[in-house]
Amino acid sequence: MTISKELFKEKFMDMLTEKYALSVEEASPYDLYTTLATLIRATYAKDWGITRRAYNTTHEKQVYYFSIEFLPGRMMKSNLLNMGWLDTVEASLKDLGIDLEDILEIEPDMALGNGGLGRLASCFMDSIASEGLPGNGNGIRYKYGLFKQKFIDGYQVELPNEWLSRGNTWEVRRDSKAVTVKFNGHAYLKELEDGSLVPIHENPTVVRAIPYDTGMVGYQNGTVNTLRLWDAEIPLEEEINYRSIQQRREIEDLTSVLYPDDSNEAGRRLRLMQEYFFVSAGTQSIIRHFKANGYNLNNIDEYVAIHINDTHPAMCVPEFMRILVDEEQMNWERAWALTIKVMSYTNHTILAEALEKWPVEMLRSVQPRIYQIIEEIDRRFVEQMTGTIDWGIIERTRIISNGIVHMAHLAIIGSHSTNGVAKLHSDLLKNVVLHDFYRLYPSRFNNKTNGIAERRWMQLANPTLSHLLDETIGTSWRFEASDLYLLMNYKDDKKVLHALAKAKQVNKTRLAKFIEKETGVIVNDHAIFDVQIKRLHAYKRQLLNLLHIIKLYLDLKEDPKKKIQPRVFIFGAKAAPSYHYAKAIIKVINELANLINNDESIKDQLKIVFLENYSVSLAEKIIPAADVSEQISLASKEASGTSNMKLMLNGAITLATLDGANIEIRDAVGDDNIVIFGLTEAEVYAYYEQANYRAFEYYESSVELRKVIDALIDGTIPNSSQEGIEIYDSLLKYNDEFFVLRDFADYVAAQEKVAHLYSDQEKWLKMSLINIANAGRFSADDTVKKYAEDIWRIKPNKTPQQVKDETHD
Ligand code: Z57
Repeated sequence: MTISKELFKEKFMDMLTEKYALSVEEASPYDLYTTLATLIRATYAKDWGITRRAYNTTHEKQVYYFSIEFLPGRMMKSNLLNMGWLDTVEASLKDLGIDLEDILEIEPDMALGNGGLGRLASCFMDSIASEGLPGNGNGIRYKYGLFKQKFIDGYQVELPNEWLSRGNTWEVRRDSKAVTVKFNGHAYLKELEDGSLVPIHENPTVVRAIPYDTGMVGYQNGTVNTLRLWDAEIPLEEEINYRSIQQRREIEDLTSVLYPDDSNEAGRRLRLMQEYFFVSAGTQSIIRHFKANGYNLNNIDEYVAIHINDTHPAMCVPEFMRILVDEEQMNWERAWALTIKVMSYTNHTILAEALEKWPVEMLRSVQPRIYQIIEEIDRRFVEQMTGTIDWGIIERTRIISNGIVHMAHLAIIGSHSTNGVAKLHSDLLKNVVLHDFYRLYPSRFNNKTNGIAERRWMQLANPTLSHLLDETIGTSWRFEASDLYLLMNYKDDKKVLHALAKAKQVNKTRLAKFIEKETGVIVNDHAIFDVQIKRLHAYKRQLLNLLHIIKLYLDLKEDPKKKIQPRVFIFGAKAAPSYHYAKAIIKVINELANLINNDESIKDQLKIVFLENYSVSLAEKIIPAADVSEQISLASKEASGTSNMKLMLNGAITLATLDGANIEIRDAVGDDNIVIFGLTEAEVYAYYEQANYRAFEYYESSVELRKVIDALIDGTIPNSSQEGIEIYDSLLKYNDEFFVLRDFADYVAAQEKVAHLYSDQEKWLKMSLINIANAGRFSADDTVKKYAEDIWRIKPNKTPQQVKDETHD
């Protein structure tokens, strides 16, 4: 799909006329954006159709990735890159007096996710298409994306994110593919004259699910897969049954907002309805499609894999059973065997509060037939296990107990594969969190360490470094991320190291300008850019970072002549709107920033920048400019982390605990090229077992630490006394759940090591280079290949030769 400049300009100007009857000079940036988007979509549309038809005719097995969140961010630049159009379009627009960057900024982020989980799903969509794998996404088309964050007086304020208000060029509404989903009502088994039982679902609320499809363009390989997101409407023929505003409102609400909690379940009925809505719509459409194409449902497992991304889509298991048993009259045993072969499940957290549990009464009332099927799955599970194993294990692993439905249990029992997202996390699942299940089904457990779409996080986000890589190691890394390793040949090459420094400086200066524009704060662009970007959560310990900054500040105030390695601490983080404690931390960071940034005596040595509204597009601006990557969660709590991989790829040095994928980053770069500190997961568990952590002892025994903690409540930081007290109490009164005080001294020492390393630029640059060179192993391309081989059992649809033939004719 290459194009010449001349042809592109002609098509672009034709499209501008066709859409708006405007010339380039007359058009607004928004007009230019929609024109270009329309042209892009029209161009890949042909491959989109070819891809779909190819899947249908070759009868290759396809995967359906069910996720309640997708977080693609902006799509224009990624589509241009993947089509092979980016450079030509940039140059052509320049000829026309248009800066592509200005147009790209018009696009609202598609933010139908909270954080790591949703972004992972979107990295996987990119990689599945780029590997030519037959794969589809299935989710919800939320009318409002994740809230827009503003700071007012240092407090987080949430504003609605109306991402669809000016339309969405990428999506295609497919009315003809609508299905109906049933909620509420009453379910029972009716006995027929011959004694057989048929399930009846009486008085259901019927909702029409309409799919909106978006093309997922593969990287220069002619593959365009589909992300299918569902919207809810009142079915025409049911209008009569929706008499009250309230009833209509309930349907509207179904796809209205994304729940803004990350790793924490609210237990709300509407959320459960959202889960069943996209699960049922997606599962029905899959089965309908395969039936329509003449497949035999008796070996549907040879054609379909369904992936359950965290437990939110776990009702895929009973829904698949419902369709096979109730609608297709298949016998239970046959249907159950197929279900297990089709389903696979990824666990993304071990935090207890994030493991989904629904009250029996709620689930029964939302979907009574699904509840009956879950009951039957549970009954058979207990029956099958009884006598083969300890009763205790059965009690702990069954799906329904004490009036609660355990969704992770349903996902594990109803699938052939359960995986964690980093080595440590998968080991903890096997040995601790899901140990009982591991004893029942050892062969179902496996690890798939997360990965990132390196195209977006290097080629799109960091063109400066990308060009340096091209000049140094050639361009093969753009197709094969492991080729980044070629850079290792230059780890002692002064010229390359110097060029690396220059590239980083360009990115830092650019970010410094952006920071000034957004916040008014002028930062020293030669200072260390120390970055922590992720959801705000106690376990991620933004508080530890904050305490260290307070320490630096107190040191400078005590000894104004003291010289430190200048730093800019950069934060990006949203707190769940109901997460009071996380919001208190945001407030204190903002107030400390105010204090420090306006203190004449501190000058250029220290600055704090908390950028508003952290998002995929903001991450693309921050990550290329980062020197230090803060990955400081309490060991065992961060399942994997993925910003750690993105920052490493862009040459930042990781400052980390031995948690999640940090451990694999250390293994990749070696101890000399990462800064590790803090408790290990084994030490954390030892504290739990012995119940002997005493936060107060650290406060008592360290003058240093005491001064820092006291600064939270003694008026040092203005306008935040209430929040200061809350944080102080969390540490000393409530015994510091995430061992912040225990790790403080070690963290300070690690930060001193970072400053020291940075002062030797040559050494630092070499470390940076080694990080970039070894980041290839975290490519999501490889991760999805492993899912494809080990779990989904799907193959690329086209051979590389076929792709070549198609793209060069
Ligand atoms: C979420 O973003 C993650 C886990 C969850 O259970 C939910 Br709910 C949301 C994150 C983990 O916290 C990260 O450690 C991990 O890298 C990411 O999922 C992708 O696996």
